[in-house]
Amino acid sequence: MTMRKENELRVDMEDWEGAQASAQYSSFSIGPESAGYQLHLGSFTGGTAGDSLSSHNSMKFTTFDKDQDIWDKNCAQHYLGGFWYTHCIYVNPTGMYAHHGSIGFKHVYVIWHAWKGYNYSLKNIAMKIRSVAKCSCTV
Ligand SMILES: [Ca+2]
Repeated sequence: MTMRKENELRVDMEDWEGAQASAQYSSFSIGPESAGYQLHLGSFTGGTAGDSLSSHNSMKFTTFDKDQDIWDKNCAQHYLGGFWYTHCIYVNPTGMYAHHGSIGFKHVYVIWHAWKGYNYSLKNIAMKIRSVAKCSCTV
């Protein structure tokens, strides 16, 4: 889907106290399977959540059974998600979903580091893309 058009990305998130924050990026696309579903992210264009996703740019997608990160172990197995891990996380939207403080493991939560740090499990996070309108009009 993301290969056909140019898209921008907005990530919306919410904590357990009802506060909301977002982060926007100028473009977002994913490479083909043959390239490991590599993340191609444009520049951070604003948002009160701060920029944590740029650190994951150009990474391939790692899952439990497909280690494509740059850590010597498998980040997906260690951080209990699937993502464009580096070594390993600033963002972990597919991490363990639990009320903040309800589980004892650290760093395995749904994380957006620039907003809440490594030990805060977000209530909601959503990555939303939309096509960037490009006018090819002629007068
Ligand atoms: Ca690895």
